[in-house]
Amino acid sequence: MPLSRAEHEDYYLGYANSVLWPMLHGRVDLLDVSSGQRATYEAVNRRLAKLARPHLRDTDILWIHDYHLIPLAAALRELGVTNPIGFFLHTPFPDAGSVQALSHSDSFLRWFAAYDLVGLQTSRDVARFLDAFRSAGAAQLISGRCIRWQDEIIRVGSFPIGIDADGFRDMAEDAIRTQTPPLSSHRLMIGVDRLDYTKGIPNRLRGFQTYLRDHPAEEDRIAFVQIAPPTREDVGAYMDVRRELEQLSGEVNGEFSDIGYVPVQYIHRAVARSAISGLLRRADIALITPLNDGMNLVAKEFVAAQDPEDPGVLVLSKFAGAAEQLEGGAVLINPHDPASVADGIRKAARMPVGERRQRHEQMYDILRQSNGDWWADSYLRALEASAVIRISNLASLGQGSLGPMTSPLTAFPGKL
Ligand code: ADQ
Repeated sequence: MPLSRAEHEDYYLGYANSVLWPMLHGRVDLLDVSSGQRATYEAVNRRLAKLARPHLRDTDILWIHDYHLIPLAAALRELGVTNPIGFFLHTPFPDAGSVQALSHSDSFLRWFAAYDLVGLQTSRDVARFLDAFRSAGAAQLISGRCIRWQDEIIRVGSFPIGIDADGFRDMAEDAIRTQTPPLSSHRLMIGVDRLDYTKGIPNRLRGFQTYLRDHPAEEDRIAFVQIAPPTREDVGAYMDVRRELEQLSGEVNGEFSDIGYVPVQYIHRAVARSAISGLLRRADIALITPLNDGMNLVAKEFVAAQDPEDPGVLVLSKFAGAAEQLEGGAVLINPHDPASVADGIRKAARMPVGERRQRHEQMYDILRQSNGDWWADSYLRALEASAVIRISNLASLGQGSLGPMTSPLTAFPGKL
């Protein structure tokens, strides 16, 4: 569905990426709630619903993803769609205060009520989701995953997104066979992100700077490669973070470079996935410091890419969703505190191989158990169960039809 130029500005750059994205990440200081772009956001979702409607069969299950499309289920329900509709939010769910910062916070919450099941990344997100409804008033908690709010029943669950760990490991092994190894003799630390202000890239550079100041000895030197291609460059906050990052990496290199040693290599362009997998495999440390992140798949990809006999160490922000699953194996840090980041780097750089192996094994097991297939299957099963409850409620009220709902998953074509 093509967007007009005005829709691109008001829907995509505007409401989705200058209102919802910062709000969902708790950056209410960046919100522009007065802009009136919400009308376009809803209109685009309605248009998409109209386009999709004629293609829907009775047996279809709809699984809608992410913050660009939150009102899509409500728009489909307006057109009479009774199919099971699920939603998965890839970002964090914010605290109640951030939701209240939207001038239409009740409408925002009501968009979720049209879904049979709202999927979030972590149990912390589920707790915040329920809290947002409680704070909006007139809410009754039915269970830890279900709330009645303004006569709507809303079901929610945490479904941490997974990766194909074995597939990624194979790609990384292939990549190091074909890639030229880096010339640097120093330990390699890596960061891979979209250049986004939520990813805490300046914070990690400040932490690395603190580490270098505290550890001037030559044997403690680490070469840090940060890959951060631009995204959403037409949004002002993204230009600001780019400038800050360029200035900081220049500052760190100015302070600590030596003959044969450049502390920070900052790559501001896209790098192919297989090349990234090889770099992750070669890295001794991954430094992943988001200020707030739904999951952070790079953290999981780094773990998957490692050689189990000599694995690197994951230094991870406690504000990444991945920290909930990986806390036993990763070195968790507070990205707001450069001393905490520096301490995490030091710990990772000095960790003995036995501890590295044990931590890696623990994390790899978790990745395999909760891989991408598990994520899709467990979500869809929970969606089916929620939809059955809604349809039987409708049927007992004399509305809707049980016809299409007999067993939606039997019509579902295997794994996603
Ligand atoms: P993103 O914010 O894009 O995703 P992330 O999970 O880190 O963040 O990355 C998604 C994918 O993009 C990964 O496969 C990663 O390898 C790739 N990627 C990231 N940076 C890259 C780069 N510089 N070059 C090439 N590839 C890169 C959103 C949420 C996250 C959530 C995901 C999935 O913000 O919190 O983990 O969705 O739910």
